[in-house]
Amino acid sequence: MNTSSIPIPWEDRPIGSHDVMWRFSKNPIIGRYHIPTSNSIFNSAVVPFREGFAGVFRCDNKAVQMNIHAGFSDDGIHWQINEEPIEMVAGNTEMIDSDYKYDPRVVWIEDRYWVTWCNGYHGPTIGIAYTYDFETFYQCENAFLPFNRNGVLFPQKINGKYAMLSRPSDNGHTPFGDIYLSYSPDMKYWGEHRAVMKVADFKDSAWQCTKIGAGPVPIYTPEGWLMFYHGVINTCNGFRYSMGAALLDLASPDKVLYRSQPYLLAPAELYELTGDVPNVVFPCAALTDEEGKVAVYYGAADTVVGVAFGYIDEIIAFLKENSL
Ligand code: BMA
Repeated sequence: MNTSSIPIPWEDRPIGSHDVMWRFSKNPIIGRYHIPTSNSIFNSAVVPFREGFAGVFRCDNKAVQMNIHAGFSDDGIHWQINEEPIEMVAGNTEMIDSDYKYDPRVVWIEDRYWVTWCNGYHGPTIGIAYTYDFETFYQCENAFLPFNRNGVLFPQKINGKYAMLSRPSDNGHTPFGDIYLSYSPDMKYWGEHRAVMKVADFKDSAWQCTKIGAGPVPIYTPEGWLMFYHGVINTCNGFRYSMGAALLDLASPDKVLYRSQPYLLAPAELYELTGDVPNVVFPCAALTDEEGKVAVYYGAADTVVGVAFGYIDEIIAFLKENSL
């Protein structure tokens, strides 16, 4: 599980704030030039690892080639990110072409870490790799045909099978998109595709009326899987990405129990409002601890990485009170 026995990044809710989730006062924690070659570092994933944390980071270089890099941290805030991108070796198949890699997620399942990302294979689809040490990464079969993005694995098998959320898309800046669930017995062959969640009606919740996509690895709670996700509205200035959450049924996660009508976090700070792509909050990872605290890592304006905090029980109570 992603639950950490070492302290996760944390700051108490600011005095006077009534928000369910609040930002780290020292955001952004990773700037665009964090490594010498980077143009931007954003939509990235972190997990507990050994005595600290490890992560897979989306680093676009100054040629704006999109790739993923491994990184390490003692406290989850200060990161050493490898200057060289991850070089994959063949996993459960021969090496697969990859024109680009972006928007990674990382999860511990049973005996190893699994990485999913948007893999450029004749257009975007879901790449899968595993690693034991964040040094050697074994690239496996792509999960799906193009075009697909936002492939997110559950942290444990469900009814004996691996389970993955994804968001079928197009080859461009997709103007639509709903969340689906697929199962696999072996991380190679995927099927039993089920619809999970569609965009909301404009009149009900316009921030999520254009497209939605799963964010961090869903978090196990006794009441259901807590799934943070991004929702998009198409404005006269382009897409605006915000974060919401839903609670999915534990045994059948294609059943949505509650879903946030208001967003939990939307672009408001300068580093979310301005950057290479303005107005983007794009969550890709969450750390939790045994006290029910959660730290969500998100890309801001396709340029930097920020963290937001909350309490899982408060977020679930909020979902119940403000469900679509
Ligand atoms: C999506 C992906 C994300 C990006 C977002 C906003 O389609 O490309 O990587 O953060 O658009 O530009």
